[in-house]
Amino acid sequence: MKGQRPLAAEQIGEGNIPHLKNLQSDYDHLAEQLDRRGVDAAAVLKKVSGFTVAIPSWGTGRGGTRFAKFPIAGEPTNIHEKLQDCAVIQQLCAITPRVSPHFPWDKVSDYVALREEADDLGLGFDAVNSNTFQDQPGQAHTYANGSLSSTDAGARALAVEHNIECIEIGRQIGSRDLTVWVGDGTNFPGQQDLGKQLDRYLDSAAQIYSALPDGWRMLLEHKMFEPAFYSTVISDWGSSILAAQELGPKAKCLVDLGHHAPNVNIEQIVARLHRFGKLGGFHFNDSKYGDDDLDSGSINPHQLFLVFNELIEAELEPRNGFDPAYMIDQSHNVTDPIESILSSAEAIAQCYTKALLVDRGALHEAQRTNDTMMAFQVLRRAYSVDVGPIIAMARVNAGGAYDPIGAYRQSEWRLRKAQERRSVGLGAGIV
Ligand code: AFD
Ligand code: MN
Ligand code: MN
Repeated sequence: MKGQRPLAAEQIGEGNIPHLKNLQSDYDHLAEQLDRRGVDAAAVLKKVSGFTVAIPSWGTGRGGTRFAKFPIAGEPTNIHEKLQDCAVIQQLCAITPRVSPHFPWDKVSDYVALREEADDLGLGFDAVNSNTFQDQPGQAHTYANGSLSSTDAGARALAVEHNIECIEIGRQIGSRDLTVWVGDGTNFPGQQDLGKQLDRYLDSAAQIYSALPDGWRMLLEHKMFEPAFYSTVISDWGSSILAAQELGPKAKCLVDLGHHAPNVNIEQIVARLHRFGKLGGFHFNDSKYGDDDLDSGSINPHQLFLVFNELIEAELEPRNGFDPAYMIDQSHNVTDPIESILSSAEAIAQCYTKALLVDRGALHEAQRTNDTMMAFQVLRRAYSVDVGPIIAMARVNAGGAYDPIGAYRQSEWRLRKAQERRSVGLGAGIV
């Protein structure tokens, strides 16, 4: 039915009622504290209400490791069910109105209908992701030795063609970004000529670039390792920006928080890329070792705050425009993916809000006068504020739930879907 949301809006509203009085008093108290610091809570609330982050369609299913994947009953098995789950998430947290699809995983026969289906659920589409890191049944040329950088011209052509098809699909569903992440790389020293492999990648990427419609961007996502373990073609932000600069103005870099060596200063990478007008997107997650897919803010929320601090600086001083595609990119191996995304969206919104509270004037003045301790204290003061009431207020005002995970559990959505949806097979698989 048109405009039909998966959860009953009245139920969300009713669930909020017992909390509204406390929320108002928590918000008022925080607003008063902020006012003493010269911060207008209403202005912050307005900014927070406009903040959004996309959900990856594949993040709605249970992920796994290369050892195993443990599916849960009721998880989605196709794009239609994934959209339903995304709509549930959006209904509850109200900051995830767009879905980033992945092809061919989300392939359908009618994309105009898919766009309408999403629209009816209150969703739009974000960046389109291509997949040339695995072969599809009956594929004419294998990606076993790489895709855009393969030594096999047939495999390269296939990968280029697939990316161009993704752009075409994206046009039909209302996207304007193509995110290109390739698994290309090597596992042995000497396996490939590292320079020539990059030449081939650049040549293929240029063919995709030339198919970009007006107003479109090609987002290059770097990753230090995995699935290749000795080298990857676009391994770091240096390779990424060089490739983006060579391709042209529509090519930008996408930073995935988890795709770096441990302890790398990612906030500095954000600032660097922005300095050259090349920051096009950001994938949120967290990591502890070499992993790249834990829930946002679960390990190092302070780093997430520092990243947002740079993103806000960038917003205030846009160079070449600043309009990054924000997406959550996580693998939910041990939780219900909907709960993980709700929790992550909250963590992301918290760090964004804290970064908004940074007294920019004081920070810049401390930087100008080399007052190191005061500069640091400005950040510390913003980071230590509990911004929960602002985020909850924005969410409730937008029709979301005061307690998204609680409301989700109460809805018994997963339980109901477990009765309706076909079960997912066992197996390994990182998504
Ligand atoms: C893989 C990569 C990367 C990418 C995603 C979608 O690690 O994060 O965004 O696949 O292609 O998980
Ligand atoms: Mn990513
Ligand atoms: Mn990743």
